[in-house]
Amino acid sequence: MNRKLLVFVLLLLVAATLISCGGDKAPAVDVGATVSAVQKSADAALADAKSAAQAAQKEAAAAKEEAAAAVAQAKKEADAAVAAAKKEAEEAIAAAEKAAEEAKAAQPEEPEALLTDEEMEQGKQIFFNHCAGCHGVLRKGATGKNITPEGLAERGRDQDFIKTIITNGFGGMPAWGNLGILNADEVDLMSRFVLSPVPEPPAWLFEDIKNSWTLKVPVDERPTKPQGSGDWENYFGVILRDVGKVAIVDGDTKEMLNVVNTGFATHILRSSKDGRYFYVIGRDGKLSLIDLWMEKPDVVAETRTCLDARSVDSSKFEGFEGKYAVVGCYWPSAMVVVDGQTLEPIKMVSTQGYDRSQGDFIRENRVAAIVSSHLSPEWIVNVKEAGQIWVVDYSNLEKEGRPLGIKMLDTERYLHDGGWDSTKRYFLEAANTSKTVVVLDTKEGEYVATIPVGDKPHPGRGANWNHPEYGPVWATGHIKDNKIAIIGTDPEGHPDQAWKVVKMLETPSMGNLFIKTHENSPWLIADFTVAPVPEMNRTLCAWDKNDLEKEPKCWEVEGAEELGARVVHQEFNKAGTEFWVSLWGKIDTPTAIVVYDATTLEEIDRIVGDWVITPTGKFNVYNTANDLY
Ligand code: DHE
Repeated sequence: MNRKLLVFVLLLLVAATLISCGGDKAPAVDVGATVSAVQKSADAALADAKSAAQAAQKEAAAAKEEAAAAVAQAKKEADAAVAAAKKEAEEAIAAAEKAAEEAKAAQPEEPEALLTDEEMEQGKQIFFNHCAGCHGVLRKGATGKNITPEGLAERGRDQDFIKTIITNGFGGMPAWGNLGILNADEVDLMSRFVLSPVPEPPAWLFEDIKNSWTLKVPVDERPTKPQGSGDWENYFGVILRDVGKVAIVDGDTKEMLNVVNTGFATHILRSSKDGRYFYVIGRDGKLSLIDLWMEKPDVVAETRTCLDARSVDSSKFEGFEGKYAVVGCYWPSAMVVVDGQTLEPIKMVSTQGYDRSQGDFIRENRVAAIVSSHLSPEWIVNVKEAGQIWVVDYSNLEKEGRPLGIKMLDTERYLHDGGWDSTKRYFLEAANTSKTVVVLDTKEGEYVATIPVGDKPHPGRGANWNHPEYGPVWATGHIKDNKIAIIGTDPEGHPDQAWKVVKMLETPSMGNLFIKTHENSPWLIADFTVAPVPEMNRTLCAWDKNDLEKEPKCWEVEGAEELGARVVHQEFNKAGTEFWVSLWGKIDTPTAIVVYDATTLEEIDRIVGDWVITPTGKFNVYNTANDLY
């Protein structure tokens, strides 16, 4: 309250007191004294209030000062905290940058390319020609080992080791360097190629197959009966591998009737059921149809079914003879069905899938051998990496939607090649890396047995005969064992021997590729084309089929050494009186097909000519059409 107001209030109080004290009975009052007292007390109160106000003012000033100090302190502290945090952040950023730089410095340099672009293209071609068949286009291994950079590193294989193996061969792998197939520069290039990342293989679609199809001679322009003068059923189709051709040779006169162009590194041929046509498959997937009824047998149709293939067969069941053909592709992994008379593509079925339906997904899941049943409208298609045998029913292909029935049987991995037993009811297929032979009953469409044999069985189509003690048997040789396994195939007549190795023959070497016999020959004949010892590459051995205890007769084929050739693939003529073998030499040197008497084993003829370049497989029309082996 202000001072004037206070004095005024006090005066009012005094006056009020005076008025209230007036009356008859009130004592007399000293007003002056009272006023003075009031004045005094008012002054005192005023002084008190003043001093209280001053104290309060002082207190407020002190509080203000204190607050200002506190604010200043807080600001100081906050500034310090911000500065510290900023410093810390800057340090962290610097440390992170340093760590990133160090990490970058510690990282291995982007691996220097081991090949120029040109060398890479050359490497791809050499790999396709010589290596992909066993190791796979993705190099994950099958008959051969995994040779991806990772697979090689895991096994500690450096470049020097790889060069040694490519030069000298190992196990079933040919000595590419020593055989003169790859020179030292190419060996070096391939050692760098396999240490480089695997290139992505190209695609091939149904559209590409359609575009590649060429019908050279329409069906109605072909002869209606055989035009040649000889016995066309005794013609031989001889593969001239490295020039991509097939020679048609008259089996009676040994005259070469024509040499026709077929696929790259032509691999096998198969006959139509009536024998009139040869279906020829090249490693590049090119399928050629040769008409043997023409005066000069020639190609009447061709189509490129895929980019890498090994097998082909036609439809052989009654009513479907020669109606369809099917090709087994390595890449893209598929089977391709075509018209049997024109090769017009009909259906492409991928075989990519799962390891025996349960394991890893397999992108490179190649089709190995295919055989055509005589007892049902079915093909037996062997899917290598997945270890599956597909029984494929082609009888409904003409219906809406082109239905193709596929029954999948899970068997052994790395199915490769095989053939029929003598009744053509049972099919025996070698799963080479699993060291087994799988048996299928095609009458019932059922799995029968898995028979352990030697290392890397390689039967070709195998050999059938009737043994005096074991009854009907089928045999396979081996690439990595010096053994021939003889298996009983007669569950009804000889149940104790059926689906067992009844006899394991010792051979003088490993490296056998093909064994063959004929009912009119007493001999079982084996080559040793991929033997590690060069003398054995040129050697044939023959066992007496009826007395397996006898030592085999073995001999080096004359002239093979001089020609730098390996001996490969035996084939009997229609009558079974002679068998032919190829001298597989170099691309610039004509060699020969040597003809032996099927009883005496004497050389009786030699088919020569400029055209005999790198002969490999030979297929007699009658024996191939009827699956006689
Ligand atoms: Fe063949 C059959 C795959 C190397 C000559 N060969 C087969 C079959 C397959 C196969 C899947 C069964 C076909 C059928 O019955 O439907 N062959 C392979 C390969 O993957 C492999 C190991 C490596 C490659 O790169 O191709 C291979 N084959 C060879 C050769 O080096 C041979 C000796 C000569 C060539 O062609 O290069 C060769 N293979 C043959 C022959 C047959 C055969 C002659 C058929 C034998 C028969 O009597 O039916």
